[in-house]
Parts: sequence; C-alpha cells; structure tokens
Amino acid sequence: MALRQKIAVLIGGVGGAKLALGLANLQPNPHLTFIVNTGDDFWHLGLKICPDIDTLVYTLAGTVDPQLGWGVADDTTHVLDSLRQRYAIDTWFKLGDQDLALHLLRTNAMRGQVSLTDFTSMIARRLGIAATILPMCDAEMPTSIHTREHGELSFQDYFVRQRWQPVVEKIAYDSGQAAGLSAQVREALTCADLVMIAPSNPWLSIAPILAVPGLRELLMALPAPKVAITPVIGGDAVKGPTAKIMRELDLEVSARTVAGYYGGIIDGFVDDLRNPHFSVAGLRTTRLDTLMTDLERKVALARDTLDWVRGWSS
Ligand code: FO1
Repeated sequence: MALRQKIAVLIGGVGGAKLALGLANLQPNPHLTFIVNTGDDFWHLGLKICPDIDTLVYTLAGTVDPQLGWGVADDTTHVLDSLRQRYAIDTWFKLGDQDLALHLLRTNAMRGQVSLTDFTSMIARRLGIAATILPMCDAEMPTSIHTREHGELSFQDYFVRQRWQPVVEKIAYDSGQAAGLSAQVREALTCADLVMIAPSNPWLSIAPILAVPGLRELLMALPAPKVAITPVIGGDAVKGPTAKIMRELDLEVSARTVAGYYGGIIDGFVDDLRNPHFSVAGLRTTRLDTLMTDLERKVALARDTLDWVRGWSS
C-alpha cells in the first residue's frame, strides 16, 4: 500500500460521522475522502440544506452538537423563534442560527453557479478540515419514501416531520436528472488504496450513493479492497430507523442481510462482536467492537479495520 494510505469512504450522516472521526484521528493519518449521501438534501425556506454533508463538516470541525449528532453545539434559535412567533411559520425542521449561516452561504454560492462539490471543499478548508468531503454528485437526487399511511413522502417529511414513524413500503432513489459521477468522486475512488462503506443506514444513506449513475459499476471494477462495517448490532441499529425499515421491507434484521445487500461490491465485512457468526462464500469477515461510544472506540474501530485489511496481503 502507498506510504500515505488513500481511503475513500461512502458515508451518511450521524452514524457514519462517528467512524469519520475515528479515521481522522488515526496516526499516521491517512488521506481521507468522504463521499457523502445527498439524497436527503432539500430546499427549505428558500435555502439549500445538506444535512449529511453538514453533519460530517461539523463533526470533523469539532463543532457538532454532541447530544443531537447534527447541528452546531450551543446554537441559538433566534431566527426560528422569530419565524414561529411573529410570522406563524411551522418550524418543524430545526435550524439553529449558526447552522443557518452555512445554509445562507451555500444557497448564495449555488445561485451564483458554484457547484456543491466546490462549495463543500471551500467550507471544509475554511473550517480547517484536513479530509476531503465530496457530495456524491452535483445534481439533485432526492430520495423519496413510499409509506403505507401517507403515500409518497419527501425524505425530510418522512424522517423529521413524521419522525420516521410511517410504515415504509418502498424507497425510491432518483437518478433521473443526475449528471453522473463528478470528476472528484471518480478520482477519489480510482486512486483509493481502500474503499470503506461506513456503518450508515444502507437503505437511506448508502443506497442513494450507489444509485449515482456509474458509481456501482466503478466500485465493482476497482482493484482496491472494499470493506463495509455493520450498522446492525445485536438485532437493532444503534440509532435511527435501520432495523424498523428492514422489518417493514420484510428483511431479516441482521448483519448478514446488510452484507448480502452489498454483495458484488464488497470483499470484506466488519461484523460486531455481539452478532451471531455468519459466513458468505467469497466474502472475508471479521468481528470487532463496532459500538463507537467514545473517541477511543471510534479510533480503535478505524485502526482495527485497517489492520485487518492490511493483513489480507501478507
Ligand atoms: N433531525 C431531526 O430529527 N430533527 C430536526 O429538526 C433536524 C434538523 C436538522 C437541521 C440541519 C441538519 O444538518 C440536520 C438536521 N437533522 C434533524 C438531522 C437530519 O435531517 C437527519 O439526521 C438526516 O437527514 C438523516 O441522515
């Protein structure tokens, strides 16, 4: 492997950001590129909101709200309060004042034809983030959720407004108007010594990335090892609707199901110590502690995963 290892990570929001922090604190530090889900991006109150990108940016900049896992720590809500109290606007989507600053800047930049890729790189540099953060693509590819109770819902309507309670019947990944892979995503994947799939929700966070035209095919053709980490621990997800969605889609809630879902893409799967053993022909598996409750455990999971993959070539 190269002296300074190049790692590309497919990643969603809160769950994936924990692994990102572990990777970012490794010594010696690898060259990291995060390819981030934008299927949950939306326009709200005239602003372009990119929750997963922002969660990663705030996490790596050290400013994320530690309780929520998204938004800025100790943020105020003067703008939102004013919208609600003075103008009777339904403020179902919580936007703190410092967070709003980023949405204002991004909306302004995009109106000026700056791409989301360029804007995100500029913000990451400004906030002193060493890693490269790339949106999965520059075109809008909104994920929509078909529910039993309300029919088709936009992602944030389902996730935040309805608190992911409606029963999911189908998830649709839009690739209609996507321009395809950006040059930056293509280069990051092509040059990577290792590709990782973070323990993010496979159906809500990783599948939209895999739906970017050309990305799945590129991944499958890469010679570099590709490894996913389980988001399912002990028959449940640490946080969020992963297990609930699996049940609603009639899938067994297990790491094996997730490994099968990534079949044809990954060579290795990091399962959790607490899960029952399984084996899949042609897939390397290991079992580690994937519950990233503090920084030490985040770094340990990142380090142990890299050590495991390094062992493949010896
Ligand atoms: N999640 C919530 O559950 N409620 C919110 O009001 C909310 C606001 C919000 C604002 C900015 C941001 O970057 C993220 C925000 N999130 C909120 C989290 C986010 O919408 C979801 O976790 C992701 O979209 C799923 O990955």
